Amino acid sequence: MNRLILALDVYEKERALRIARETKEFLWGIKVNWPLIIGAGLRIITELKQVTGLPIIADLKLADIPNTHRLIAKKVFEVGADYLITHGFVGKDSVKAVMELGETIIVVEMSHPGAKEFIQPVTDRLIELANELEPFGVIAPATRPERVRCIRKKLHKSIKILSPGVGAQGGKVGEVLKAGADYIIVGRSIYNAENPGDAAKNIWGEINANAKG
Ligand code: OMP
Repeated sequence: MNRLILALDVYEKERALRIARETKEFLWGIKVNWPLIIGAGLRIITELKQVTGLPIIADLKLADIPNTHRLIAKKVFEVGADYLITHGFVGKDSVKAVMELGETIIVVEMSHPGAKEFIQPVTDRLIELANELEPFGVIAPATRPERVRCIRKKLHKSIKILSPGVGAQGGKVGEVLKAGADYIIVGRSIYNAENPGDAAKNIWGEINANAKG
């Protein structure tokens, strides 16, 4: 099973499409965040899907009222996004508004140091929310594999863990997979590499060497 997700955080449409073509055979999917949407427009999601045939995750980390979530999610799923990332701390109603329109991924803990200030203290409650709503997956930090292990223990087995923070943020593929992550999200270590295809292949190889199934 392929478990690598490319975080395609570049601004330029042509560069994004080139990197996507060069790396696609080593990816499970591509994650599109605000930098690429701001630089290339929302339709980049449609183009990336056409060029790669891979699942596309729209990482907008929504944090708003249910109606605004609905308005945004409608357009994002319309252009072809397969998954949409939302924050969970905004409450069940806001998360449900996204889930009613398409496959959803909930942030339960983030990878940067500042995540310890406000998100980590409520991670257990966010896990409860995920267990109740059963989204496709949750985001958990590759920078803190011990937290991924703890989240995996409490999370329903059917819910996937997608883990960013490998490479540029210091996380290690082997450790986070061992802790229970299902998918590894990597950005800069691939798109800033001299040869993104080779970089993706190397990480893909490392994932396969460490993954159980
Ligand atoms: P690199 O640090 O360049 O590998 O990129 C990581 C990607 O994952 C970026 O698109 C981040 O916005 C995203 N991300 C995190 O780094 N930390 C998180 O806690 C959550 C995300 C995310 O939701 O994808």
